[in-house]
Amino acid sequence: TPSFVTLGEAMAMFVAKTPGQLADIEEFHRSLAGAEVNVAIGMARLGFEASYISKVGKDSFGQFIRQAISKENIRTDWISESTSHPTGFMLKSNVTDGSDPKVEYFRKNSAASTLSTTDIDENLFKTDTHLHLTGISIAVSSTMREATKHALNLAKEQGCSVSFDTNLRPTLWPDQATMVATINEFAFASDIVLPGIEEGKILAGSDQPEVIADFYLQHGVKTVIVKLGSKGAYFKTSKGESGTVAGFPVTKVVDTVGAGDSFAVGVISALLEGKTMEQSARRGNLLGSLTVQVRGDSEGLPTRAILNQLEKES
Ligand code: CKP
Ligand code: MG
Repeated sequence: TPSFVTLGEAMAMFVAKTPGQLADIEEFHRSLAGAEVNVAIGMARLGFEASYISKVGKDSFGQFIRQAISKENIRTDWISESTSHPTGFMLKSNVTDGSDPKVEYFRKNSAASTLSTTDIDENLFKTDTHLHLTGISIAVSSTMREATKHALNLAKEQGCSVSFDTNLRPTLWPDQATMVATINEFAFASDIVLPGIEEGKILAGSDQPEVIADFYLQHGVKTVIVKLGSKGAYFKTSKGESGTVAGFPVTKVVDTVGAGDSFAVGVISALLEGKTMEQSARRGNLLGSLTVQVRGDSEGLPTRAILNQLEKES
């Protein structure tokens, strides 16, 4: 089976135990966050050899992240430690109406923000490897952006496939124009691009999934899948395949954060297994629907046995 590599910032995440303004919350549940690590967790649970390139501080959050990752059978060899910068963390509100929770970051000058090109081991990029990147790592700091670029170049030189989740985080960028230009530059250099419909509006200037897809296809991307939330996903490829796959019914949306990452796990794992576009988009939707039903970002991601069971039933 192909191996999987990703790069990003993992954080400790404190999820409010009760609804209300974050300023008023006294009790939080500690869990793990970080879009790329969420995807690595999902891939590892499905049996892919997953490697995660990151940096943590010499502190308890750093220790927690390392432990959480090794528990998931993700290789921690490429997680370095900063002795001068702390591990980042974030807060997430508790919503009861299915709306997007509020998040607040404490990650400026974090240990991960000091990750740089020298932290990228070129031996990680072998032919049978898939690299997954997101718009978050390239927003965190200029050194992390350069490291991401380096990983992307190495992957392309070695003929690895590359996926890119646009993941817009406006609060991490100096301004919208820089965000759009930088994210699109990385997206254009990737094989598979996974924007949400709202992100597509900002990045491609249209609310039509097909126009968003064409925008990336015209710039050399091979596969675009636009996430439509509860409505499922629209895909289009450079070979001319296209279609819309309906979302999975969800009884109660608990917390939408992490759904995009779970969608990425579904799509990437299925494509690496040689499934069709339609099957891959379906698996993306299935995994996204599991994640919106739990409060954590990665707790809903299935093991291979559970996925097999769910795919048989659906
Ligand atoms: O787009 P998603 O809701 O799937 O992404 C969620 C993750 O990395 C979450 O874990 C959070 O820590 C973050 O995105 C972020 O940095 O915002
Ligand atoms: Mg996302």
